[in-house]
Amino acid sequence: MNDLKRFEPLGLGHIARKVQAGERLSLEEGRALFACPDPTAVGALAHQRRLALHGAHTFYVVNRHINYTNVCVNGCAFCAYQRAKGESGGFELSIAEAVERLKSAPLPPREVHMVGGCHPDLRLSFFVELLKSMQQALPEATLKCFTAVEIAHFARLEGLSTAAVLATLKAAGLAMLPGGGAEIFAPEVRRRICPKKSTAEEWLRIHGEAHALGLATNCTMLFGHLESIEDRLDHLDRLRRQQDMTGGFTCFIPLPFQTENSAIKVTRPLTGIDELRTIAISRLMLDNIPHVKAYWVMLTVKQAQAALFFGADDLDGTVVEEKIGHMAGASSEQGQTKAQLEAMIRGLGLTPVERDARFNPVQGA
Ligand code: V47
Ligand code: SF4
Repeated sequence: MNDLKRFEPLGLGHIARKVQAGERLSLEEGRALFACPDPTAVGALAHQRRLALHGAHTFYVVNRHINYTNVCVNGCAFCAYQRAKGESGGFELSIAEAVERLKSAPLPPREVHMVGGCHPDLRLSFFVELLKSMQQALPEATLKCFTAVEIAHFARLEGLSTAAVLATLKAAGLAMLPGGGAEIFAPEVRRRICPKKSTAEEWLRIHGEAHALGLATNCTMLFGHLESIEDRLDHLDRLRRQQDMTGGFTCFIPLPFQTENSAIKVTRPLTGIDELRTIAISRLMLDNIPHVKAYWVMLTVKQAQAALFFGADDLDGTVVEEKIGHMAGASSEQGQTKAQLEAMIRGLGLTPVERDARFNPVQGA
């Protein structure tokens, strides 16, 4: 039960009653939450939703991130990770190297998160072999690989439909798509920060196709660059509408923009409170997406802990090695141990739940 006396003077009484009843918030109500002078009140409403959905349960996964290449034809303005073909610092992993990375993780990963740049020469047959080899090396692991942007790139290289590419990769072991590549859907900003990348419509269509094939997917929003509050709300609304139609999003990951080594110069950098408020409003607006991730890599460990009281219920995982955020200046560690993740959660008085990639609790963990 929330304390209406706290929300009425802030003009949030009506929203508090809707949150209490589990009713959908309108875009206008989302605007009111961004405008509210008390961000902790917004956080309290999001925490109430989080508790109603998951109680004190706080999820984490033993996972391993792998980046197979940083060579990319897209040249997004915000991306510090990419290299052009032939540029120094570019890399491509062989299948043997990728499998070796999986096998050398401190614990066998239950979830493999593998993404890369849009490489001009790597063909679909390479990725089919890569998935098969990884699945053979780790039969228990769920392969969560390739953003919708990479799927669109493979389809263009092969002259195939994106649905056909997804079906081919699924047959080779692909189980989920990660949420990257969504950035911000608003076309004006998208044109400035990632003009060559799939459009919003294409990104959403590919996720719908994945859902129709029985592949669960995640979704993201990159914020704190050139977008407005209205663009953030539009982004959340488009995700919510897609989920109403195809229902396969498992988790939403808000990604605060890391500013180092980027061609984008931000005039008003995000504050910690901006990050927490955006996470809270995401929880409140995305009433049909079960989980919100506090991705410690981009947030830092301490801010991720705070986010668990602002609507988030998941910490991602052990990760082991991360390049995309760290090349853009993320100050977090490369990985966490299972014990560290559990301690982060218990230290807050919350209950750690080890999960698999689809958020099923791991039995006997
Ligand atoms: O799409 C790139 C983002 C994303 C920067 O699905 C940046 O479980 C901040 O999607 N500052 C990839 N973000 C990461 C991602 C992800 C991470 C963890 C879990 C899951 C999941 C997905 O990283 C890209 C882009 O939006 N990114 N550069 C930057 N400078
Ligand atoms: Fe390429 Fe992804 Fe970086 Fe864009 S964000 S340049 S698509 S690696």
